[in-house]
Amino acid sequence: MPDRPVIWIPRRLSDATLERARRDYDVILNENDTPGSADEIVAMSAKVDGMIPCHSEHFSADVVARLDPRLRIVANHSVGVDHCDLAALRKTGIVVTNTPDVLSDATAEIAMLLMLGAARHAVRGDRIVRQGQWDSWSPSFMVGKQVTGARLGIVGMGRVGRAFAAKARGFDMEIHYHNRSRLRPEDEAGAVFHEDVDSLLEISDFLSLHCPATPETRQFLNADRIARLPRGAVVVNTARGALVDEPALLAGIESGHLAAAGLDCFAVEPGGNPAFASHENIFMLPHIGSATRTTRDAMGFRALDNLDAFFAGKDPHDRLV
Ligand code: 8YV
Repeated sequence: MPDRPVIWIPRRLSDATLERARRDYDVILNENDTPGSADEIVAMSAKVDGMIPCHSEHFSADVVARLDPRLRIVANHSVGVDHCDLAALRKTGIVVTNTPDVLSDATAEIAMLLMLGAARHAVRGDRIVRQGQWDSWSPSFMVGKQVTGARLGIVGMGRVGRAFAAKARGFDMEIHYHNRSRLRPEDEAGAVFHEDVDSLLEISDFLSLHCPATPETRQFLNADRIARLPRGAVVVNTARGALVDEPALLAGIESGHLAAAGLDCFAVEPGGNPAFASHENIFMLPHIGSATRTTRDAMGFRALDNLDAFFAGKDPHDRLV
C-alpha cells in the first residue's frame, strides 16, 4: 500500500470533508458532481486504493466482477447500501463500510416534516397563498388530520426509526413498531412491539417506513397492506422507494382510503413518480433526508474515519463486509 493512498470521490462532498480528505489522501474528485457510471467505477478501480461513493454509484454484481484488485475499500457516504451487491463484494475481499448514526436525526426531521406537512395540507396551503388564490375562509377550510396524540406505526426500529420515535414522543404520539426482533426495554422507551405486521398496520393512523431496502422488504407496502391501514391513514417514507408499491399507493390516495402521504424516496430517482404530481395530498421531497450541513460533514468524516482505520491496518468501525 502506498504511503499516501489514492482515493476517488465521485460526488461533491462537503467542503470540510474534501479539505480533510485532501490533507490525508491523494484525491481524485469528479468536479462535475455527476453519478459515477459503471464504466467509470471500473476504470477508477485501477487507479485508486479506496473510494467514497454515495448511493448514486451502483456496485452491481456485474460492476464488482470487473473491479481492479487495486481497489481495497469502498467507504460509502450513506447508511443505506442497497446500491452495493454486498455478496459479490464479499467474494472479492474488498472492504465495505457505511455511515450509520450520524444521519439519524436529520432523516427523522424530514420524516417529521413530511408527516406534519402531509397531515396539514402543506402543499395545497403553500400553493394557494403563493399563487394569490387565498380568497376565502370557512371553519371547514383545509381541515387536516391531527398528529398530536395519534397512533404512529414505525416499520423498522433501527437508528432512524428510534430517532423518529423520539421526536414523535414530543407530539405525544402513541408509538407502535414492527421490527425483526423486539428491542431492549430501554430502547423501546414505551413503544409497543407488534411481532405481526398486520396488527401494526391495523392501528396505525400514521405509518412511517424505516427499514433497509432488501429483497425481503421490496414492495413491502403493497395493496393488501395499504388496505389494512385504517381509513384516513397517512403514509411516510424516508427510507427507500423500493419499499413501496407506488401504483398501490396512488390507488390508496385516489380512493380516499389514504388521507395523505409524505415521500422523500421514490422507485425512480432522480425524478420521482409523475403520477403523484397532481395529488396535493402527496407531499414530496427529492431525497434530502440527510441533507443538512451538520450531517453532511458528519457523514463525510465518518467515511474518512473508516478509510483512516483501514489504511492504518485496523478494522473500520462501520465495516459491513
Ligand atoms: C443520502 C441516504 O441521500 O444514507 C443514505 O442511505 O439515502 C442519504 O443519506 C445519500 O446516500 C448521501 O450520500
